[in-house]
Amino acid sequence: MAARRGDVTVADRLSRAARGPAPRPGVLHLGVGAFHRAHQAVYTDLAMAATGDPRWGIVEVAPRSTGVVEALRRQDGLYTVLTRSGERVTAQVVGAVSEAWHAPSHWADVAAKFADPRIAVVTLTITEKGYLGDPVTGRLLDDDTVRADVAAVAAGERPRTGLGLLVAGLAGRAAADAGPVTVLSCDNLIGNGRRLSALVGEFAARLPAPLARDLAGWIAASVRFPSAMVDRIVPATTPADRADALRLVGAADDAVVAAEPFTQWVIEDDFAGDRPAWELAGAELVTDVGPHETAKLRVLNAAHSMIAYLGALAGHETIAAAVADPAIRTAVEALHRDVLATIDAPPGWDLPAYAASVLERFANPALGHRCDQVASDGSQKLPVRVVPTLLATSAAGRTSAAATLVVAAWLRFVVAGVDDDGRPLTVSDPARDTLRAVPASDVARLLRTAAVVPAELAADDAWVADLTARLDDLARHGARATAAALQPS
Ligand code: CS2
Repeated sequence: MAARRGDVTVADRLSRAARGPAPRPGVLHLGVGAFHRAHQAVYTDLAMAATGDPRWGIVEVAPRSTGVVEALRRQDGLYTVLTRSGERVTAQVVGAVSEAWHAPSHWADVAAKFADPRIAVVTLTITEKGYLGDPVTGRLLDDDTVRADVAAVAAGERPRTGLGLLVAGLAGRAAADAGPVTVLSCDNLIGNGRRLSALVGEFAARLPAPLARDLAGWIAASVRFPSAMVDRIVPATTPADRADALRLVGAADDAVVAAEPFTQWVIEDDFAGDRPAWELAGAELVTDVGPHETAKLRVLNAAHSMIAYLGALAGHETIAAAVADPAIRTAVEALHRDVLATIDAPPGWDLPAYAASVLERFANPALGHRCDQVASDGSQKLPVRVVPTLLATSAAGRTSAAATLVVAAWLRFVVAGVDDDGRPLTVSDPARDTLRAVPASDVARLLRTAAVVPAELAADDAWVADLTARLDDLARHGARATAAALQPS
């Protein structure tokens, strides 16, 4: 990998010549996004440093995008993580990446990595929609994308999706008899390991019979799918981040990421073989990660989504600005009351303190986390973040006006696509176009179209009436007034 970028020579700190050799490949990661680079890669780097065990270099595989892969190749796999808090910014160079590949251009190389016995762990950050599951039922979709990928894997050709690449890679590993492997989901899904295992199983079952049978048998014997709760706020990289990396590291870094100081990783201790000593870098290995996932998704991510939709509608650009708005904070506190009444604390956690700490983290002004970034893909996110609170409160014979407001604000954001002053919003959601084809006043049909809530809830007339009333409030009075009017349930 060359250490030159245009006519700028990458400084020693981003060159292996000065830092010693890259670690040996031991982990393969699918989805080279900013979150992964500021989270799992940092834990892996620290774990290797703590043990002096260089076997856990990460083979980065990008299912689609090329930019970061090219940057990592130019920079010998090295890049900077900036940690931002208030006025303070610090830089750390991460050396855990041993290789980086763009799957569409180098599928044969990527397939060979899956079949390399040195790879003991495959990690994934492919975002909620990358799992190709129905957001409500979790079942594998049956659409053109899935059918094309099943056909590609059956024919021994290159699949296009993250899930397809994983199944093809596992099939290649089984054929090469390359040994057991752990597949570790690092996305914000409920029971992410179990869900991924089920989706891989459904995908494999759609392959032609002998391959399907052999693969299912090998997976049952050789692959584990632990669940994990991951947490660190990592906004999209900005030009200011690149300027800070240049200033602090002395190198032009096209793979830099900026993150908050807080970081957390709770992993179900269920591995098929060896793994990096992530616990030495602060990760917790536990028997059951369910309560941690539930708390994080319903307290942190649900509030994040609420702030993002109400904030964007109210004209706030960032999460920090939106959470500083007293009207929006009232709504988030109401949501937290409903959530805390319906979940169990993970062992050793103080849930009210956790909820308060999450709001403090959101208020970090240095992050510049954009509302429209967190607002993206709500049709995939709400079913795991917000809908469980609607169902839990209704099972307890109550309703959650706050959780209902999040669904209303999401619908308003996606369907109207303008803020309360009529300014256009950046709306990125796989359901956007189908939702916009439905008359905005037909709430029941909007719900059937996006299927973010289970059919029973969509058929609950009282709840649909509440949702419709909140949508009317948002349209007539705006997000701030509607949020401020939210009474604790
Ligand atoms: C955010 C998450 O973009 C989003 O939807 O809610 O990415 C959030 O920042 C992380 O889950 C924090 O760990």
